Amino acid sequence: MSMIEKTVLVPDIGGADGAEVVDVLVQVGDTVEVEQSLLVLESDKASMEIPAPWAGVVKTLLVAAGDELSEGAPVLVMTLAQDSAEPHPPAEDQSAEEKPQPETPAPTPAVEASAPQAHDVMVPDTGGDGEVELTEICVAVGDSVSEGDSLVVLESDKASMEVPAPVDGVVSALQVSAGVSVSPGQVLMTITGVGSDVSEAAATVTAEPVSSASVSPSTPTGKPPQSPPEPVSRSAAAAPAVKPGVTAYAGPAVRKLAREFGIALEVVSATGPRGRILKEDLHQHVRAALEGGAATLSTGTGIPAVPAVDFSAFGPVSEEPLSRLAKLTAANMQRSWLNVPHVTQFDDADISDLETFRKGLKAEAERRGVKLTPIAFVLMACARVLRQHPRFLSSLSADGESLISKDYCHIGMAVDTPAGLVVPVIRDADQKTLWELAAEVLELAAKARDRKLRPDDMQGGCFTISSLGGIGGRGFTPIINTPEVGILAVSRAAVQPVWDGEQFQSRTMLPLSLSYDHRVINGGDAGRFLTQLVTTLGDIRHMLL
Ligand code: CAO
Repeated sequence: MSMIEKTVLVPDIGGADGAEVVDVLVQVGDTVEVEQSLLVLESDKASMEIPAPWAGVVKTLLVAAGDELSEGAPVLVMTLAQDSAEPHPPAEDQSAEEKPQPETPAPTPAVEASAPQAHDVMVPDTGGDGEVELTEICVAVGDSVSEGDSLVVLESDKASMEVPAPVDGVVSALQVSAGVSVSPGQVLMTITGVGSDVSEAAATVTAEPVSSASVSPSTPTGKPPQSPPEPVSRSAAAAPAVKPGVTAYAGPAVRKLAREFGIALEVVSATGPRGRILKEDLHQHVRAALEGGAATLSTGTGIPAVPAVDFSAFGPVSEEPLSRLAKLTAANMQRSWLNVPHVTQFDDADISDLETFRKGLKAEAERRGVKLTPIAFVLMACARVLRQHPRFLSSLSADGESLISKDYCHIGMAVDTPAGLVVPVIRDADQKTLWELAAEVLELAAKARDRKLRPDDMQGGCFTISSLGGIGGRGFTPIINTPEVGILAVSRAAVQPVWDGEQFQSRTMLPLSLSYDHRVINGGDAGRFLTQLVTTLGDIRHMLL
């Protein structure tokens, strides 16, 4: 049986701008099965396991914990029998996938087989209908680039995006300059590479590093091409802070974070590959600024820091680093808590009739393979009430000057997982049936716990529901998932005596609490919203109206 080598690449991770390797689950020499988890990646929004696309043996590990990876980055090389090298049929959330390769008899250094080729890099479809601004050019003529390296940064009014190099090669011509407006399809630059199949072939057929000696395209500038950059780990990647003649080099997520901190990227020291500023560099910059008296931070809360305490002075202690997800959740919570004036409104919904109805559907739910808990009803009622009170679907613009109304009703649902708190989003919740909502709650909660959520599963929410009903408690004050303006907390229903005007009745009461952003929602809005929700849950026929 002939053996071949194939490289597992980071799959589509939903547009995350770099995800950190938090755990490598295999070692060199390990035999792995198809779909066996190889490593765990954590992005800003989720942690994801990357499964093996084929069965085989791990030959070389190309990453280590702490590395930051983007889609398409090589992860490890596997040795596998040729007949098992067919790409695994895409499972749900297929990952680490490579494009089907033509039959290749033996590992051959693909570079030697390809002739130099010029590739025009064009403005991709940016999702909008007009021009976008080219805010940054990250390369200069003569630079060597690897497939996936950022070439330019485009910014529309909705998002900023990087255009990656489609192939390994050398930038041979630049057709644009920073600051101009460009349209989809417009040529940005030309890369002289060694054939569009190079990186794929090199990555999928052989684990041999691409030899710079075998890459010999001459560039129009006459400048000898530089060696393709080696894969760089963060620790080995120190580079000058700012490239001469080029403004700071950073991805959209880092730019966003810098904007939120009010930091000018130009003053941040970069440690990423090719002088790229990483999130860690911003963190380091903020730490240094705080230690140095916050002199270089343009924003500051002025809140005194909690003093450090030597806990070991009082008894035995142990210390373990927080996961990235835990740190991000903490930062999001603190940001919301400090920026948004929260008010929380409380009420109880009488769900006695709803519960009778829900329990009556038990057999039907089992037949459909769905678990029907109160949360599906709360989601459905909430979606209806949100549509009747659209201010709860709005967000303040980043500068606080306007209110953005959303004509869609995507509801986030907080899910408690061993890795931390995540909030997957149920899209168009107002258009789904009870069964569809119940099934989606189950599916998203399972994906969250199995670390299978992708960043885009967690984007676009307008309002959040956080239910501790399955766990317990009589009420809590949830923190708004900014830039949303409201969040509903659901606590544990309990049978209580309720006065009906003549006597006490035994009713099942569901405690609800609604936190809202008092910059956008006033008390009257919130009172009407929650009263309407309580009425709807008390008599679900209101959902028909
Ligand atoms: N009152 C009484 N019982 C409730 C209830 C409520 N409000 N909500 C759920 N239950 C019951 C369910 O019916 C189920 O009972 P059975 O097992 O007898 O059928 C049981 O509690 C467990 O429910 P569940 O929690 O598994 O399912 P769910 O659909 O209610 O919730 C999910 C799904 C994903 C929201 C939940 O699993 C979860 O992760 N909750 C935590 C969210 C969280 O962490 N919030 C805090 C964020 S802010 O720090």
